[in-house]
Amino acid sequence: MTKSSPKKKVVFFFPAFSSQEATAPLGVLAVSTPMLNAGYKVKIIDSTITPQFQRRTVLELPDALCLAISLVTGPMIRETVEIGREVKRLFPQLPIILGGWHPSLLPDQTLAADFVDAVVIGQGEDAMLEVVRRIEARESLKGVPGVGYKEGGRITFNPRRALRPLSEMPPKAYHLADFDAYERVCGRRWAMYTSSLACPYNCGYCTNDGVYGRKWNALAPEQVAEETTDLVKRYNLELLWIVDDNFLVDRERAVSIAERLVRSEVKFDWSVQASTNLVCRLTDEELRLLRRAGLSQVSQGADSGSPHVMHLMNKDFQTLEHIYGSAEKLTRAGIRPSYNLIFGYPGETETDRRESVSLMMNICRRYPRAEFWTNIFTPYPGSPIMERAFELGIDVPKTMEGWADFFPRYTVLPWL
Ligand code: B12
Ligand code: SF4
Repeated sequence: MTKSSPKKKVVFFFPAFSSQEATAPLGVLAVSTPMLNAGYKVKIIDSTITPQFQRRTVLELPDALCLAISLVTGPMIRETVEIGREVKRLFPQLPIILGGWHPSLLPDQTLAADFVDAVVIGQGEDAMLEVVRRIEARESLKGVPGVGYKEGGRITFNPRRALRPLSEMPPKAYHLADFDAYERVCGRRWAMYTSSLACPYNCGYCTNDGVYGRKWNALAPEQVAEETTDLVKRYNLELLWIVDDNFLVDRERAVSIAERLVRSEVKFDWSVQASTNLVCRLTDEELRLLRRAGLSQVSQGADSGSPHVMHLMNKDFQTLEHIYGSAEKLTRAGIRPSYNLIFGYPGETETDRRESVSLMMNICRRYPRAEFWTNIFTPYPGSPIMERAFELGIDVPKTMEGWADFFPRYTVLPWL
């Protein structure tokens, strides 16, 4: 590399997540902005929309500073390992950096994989920019907060990076996304958006603490209304999925967002994730306002129909009345209630399981538009229940590759 032609390109690979819900990877768009602002070029190769993605990735690399991959635990690991190994074989000197949920929750094991040079733990915006600057300057990653790295075969972890509130983060680089290509794959033109981070609760199976902590923080209503309407107009979107852990923590903020969206007269559907107790806190009038603003669905973790299991899950903030109440209130307002149910949580009995089935049947009979997503419990590293799952004899993969099959439908639970 000569001084007159510096390498300023960063290539991101986003492995397929085996789902029809194709849209731009928001984590990658978030991490890209600071690099673009600092003058780096960013190329994203999303395997879901890129034919011959492996070849296309390799073709981008000769003039790149590094290859960065974003992944969650599960099948995304398969393509991560395939691409990672092939790239290491072809470009042994090119650093490969992994970030996102899996590397954040299992950093030691991820960094131990032969093709991985560095991992970023938690929020990636500031960390990745620093990593790229160091790579460009051919400097060590020593001392970069939130980063683990290999040097001369030795693994070192720098101290963690403090969480930054969402309001301090730059806007995400949506312009890098090819929404036409995503629409061709999934038949819908939609995007994800983040209006708040973290959740104040601490459900036993939830991993969110490991990346975002438990201090809820959010964007102001005016920013949310402005950015969402702008996105919808700019990319001609029909739906926004607001991927916040718990959108309704601040009731006044939610109402104010809705008022502003109604005033904006930009029409689009949007959906949120929220806990049933916080849905019930809203009045019928507030929910009707949210509906008028386009809110079409609220996804909620009902998780069990048994108060005993809810207690085991550390979900005492939710009662059965909240689950039935949220179905009633959302239906009255014209918003679809959607629920997750978990079967097979440690300590769940046959009777508890029947209570969950009854809950689902009762709600679906009374509220035909309600939907349920059922899951067999999967203990994820970083969740509070993981310790208990170990005591009960769960066998977890010992290598990064092993986690590719650790998907809800493959799990063997010794207590079932
Ligand atoms: C959207 C989403 C999906 C979508 C993805 C669509 C898409 N096109 O991306 C769909 C519906 C497909 C999905 C599916 C699943 N998901 Co999901 N999903 C989410 C959700 C709600 C939002 C993710 C997101 O984009 N956030 C916004 C961005 C900005 O934040 P971020 O991803 O955290 O990115 C930041 C950092 O992580 C980091 N970062 C991310 N990538 C990279 C890369 C580099 C190089 C660097 C340096 C940094 C970095 O920097 C970013 C900015 O700070 C999260 C929960 C959440 N609150 O985040 C769960 C979540 C990621 N999903 C999860 C799970 C378990 C699943 C499923 C297994 C669910 C299931 N039962 O089937 C499947 C698995 C999919 C698969 N096959 O692998 C878990 C992952 C846990 C884990 N250990 O990995 C999460 C955390 C939910 C949870 N708490 O349980 N999911
Ligand atoms: S309510 Fe949802 S996001 Fe909050 S701790 Fe429970 S599972 Fe996690």
